[in-house]
Amino acid sequence: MRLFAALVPPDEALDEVSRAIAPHVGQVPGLRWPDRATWHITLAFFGEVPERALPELELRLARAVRRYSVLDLAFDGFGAFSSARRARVLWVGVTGDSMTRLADSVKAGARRAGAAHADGKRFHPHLTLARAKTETDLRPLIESLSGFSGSPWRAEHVRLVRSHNGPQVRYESLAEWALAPSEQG
Ligand code: 2AM
Repeated sequence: MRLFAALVPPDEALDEVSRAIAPHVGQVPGLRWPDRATWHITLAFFGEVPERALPELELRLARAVRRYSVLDLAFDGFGAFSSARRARVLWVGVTGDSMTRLADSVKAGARRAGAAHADGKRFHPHLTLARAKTETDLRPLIESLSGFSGSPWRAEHVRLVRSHNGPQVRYESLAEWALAPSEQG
């Protein structure tokens, strides 16, 4: 089964992103915009994981997540992979508390459970909003989205998600763990 760990932002934060992109959805040829219900911030991608590894994976992830506090985050700025000029993915960036240590711990836990996936890519927190099958010049779109800066929100949970590939990708939430309460309250 294809699995990943994700943060799922609150509706109000997603509403702001939704409003910002609304005038542009469907306006760029070749750019496909997944349904908002599928939006998430990937913390760690595990790839194909054997079903028998799932109990151990859940145990390790639960242990990793509870060692970290809730994260104060905000959406900030739009960008593209691999670049605005040659884009395959349009995303909105995430700023605030660093997610890297949590992501590293989650990946380390997964490795111990036999669910490793080494992609060698630097962790770049983002929420994917649209994808193109071929490299597309998104500079005009990103330019017209500039100046966006979302309200702060708090990530309180980490979710383990199964991705069902098909004509339409479907995500199934398998488990969810709470981050520790904030030290500041
Ligand atoms: P993306 O949002 O940048 O496309 C489910 O497929 C999630 O896992 C997506 O959010 C996707 O990131 C991420 N993902 C898919 N394949 C990946 C890979 N090979 N390496 C890292 N992340 C991946």
